[in-house]
Amino acid sequence: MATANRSKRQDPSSPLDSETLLEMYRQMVLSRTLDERIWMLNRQGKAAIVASSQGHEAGQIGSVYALQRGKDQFYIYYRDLAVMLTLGMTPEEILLGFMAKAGEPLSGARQFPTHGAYLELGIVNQSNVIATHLPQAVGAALAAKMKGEDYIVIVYFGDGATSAGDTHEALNFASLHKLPVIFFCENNKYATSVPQHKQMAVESIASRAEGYAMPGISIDGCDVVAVYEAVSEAAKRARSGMGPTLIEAMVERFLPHTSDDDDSIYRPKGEIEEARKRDPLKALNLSLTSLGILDAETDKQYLDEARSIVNEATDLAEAAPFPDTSDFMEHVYYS
Ligand SMILES: Cc1ncc(C[n+]2csc(CCOP(=O)(O)OP(=O)(O)O)c2C)c(N)n1
Ligand SMILES: [Mg+2]
Repeated sequence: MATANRSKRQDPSSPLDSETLLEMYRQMVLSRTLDERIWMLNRQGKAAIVASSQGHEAGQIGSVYALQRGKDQFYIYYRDLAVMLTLGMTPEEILLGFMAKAGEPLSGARQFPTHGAYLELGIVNQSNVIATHLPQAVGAALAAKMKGEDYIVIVYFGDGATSAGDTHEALNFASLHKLPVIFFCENNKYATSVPQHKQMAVESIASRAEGYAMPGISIDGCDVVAVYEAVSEAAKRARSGMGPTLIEAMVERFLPHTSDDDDSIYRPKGEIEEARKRDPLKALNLSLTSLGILDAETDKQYLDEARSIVNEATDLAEAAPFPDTSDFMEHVYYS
């Protein structure tokens, strides 16, 4: 593992030191490598379904770095691979889920991949039903306020989720009661095959915050530092009792909605090539290289390291047994 050279040049305008920026980059390399592997495993028939996080990583990593790991609560959704990794889930644990193998910590591999809870890491149970976790996140923020506990809550969701009624209820209630919650929308401009302009009449999701009397901000979700700054500010507000913030992080979706989708049917030709110009991994690479924080040798070291971690995790997950049918009914409610 490479350690950052503290003497390297630092961007004076960045709130993050060069060591932290390198750490974020390294995390992004690992997340991208793992995501690519999961997609490959799907194509080999070994992972049933994947919703790729490629193009969303800066939003996910920048937001986690702005919060207190081990204390704050994270209500994630199915596209949040980089959040899970940054919070401390290992590639092996994640692959056990995608390959539905025993030992998977979120749900014992009984659920849709990435679904379940990992309370030690602050990951709270998510549902595949869009937006249902927003009122739950607000409930957790209400509990923090009522019990006088000092954690705050962040809830991640897509642009499509903002069209669901649950989102309205969550934003309204959170603002009315000044709850310590951050609404973090990963706007990739598509809800499956439906582009944003066919989902809603407003151009900016952040503009909706006005209707709830809370701050709303639209940021470049491919810029890890911009995300870090916006979430840090929202966290400060939440921790000081000033209430929620709605952050719209403009991200890109490089791959189809899921591995079951064919985006060539509905995405205009050339759109993905255009989107790839905003690749958050390349953007961070370029900015750290131009600042003299990252050199080619360290970059290669990170990529080699990520490949070897992911290879080892793949071998372990492939070798793991499927869950035993005898405990099929455990942790299931029935009457
Ligand atoms: C209540 C509900 N309606 C529809 C679906 C089917 N569905 C699954 S993902 C999805 C699109 C969500 O898009 P968005 O919120 O923008 O997230 P993204 O996948 O783009 O990250 C839909 C409609 C669902 N899971 N739940
Ligand atoms: Mg979307």
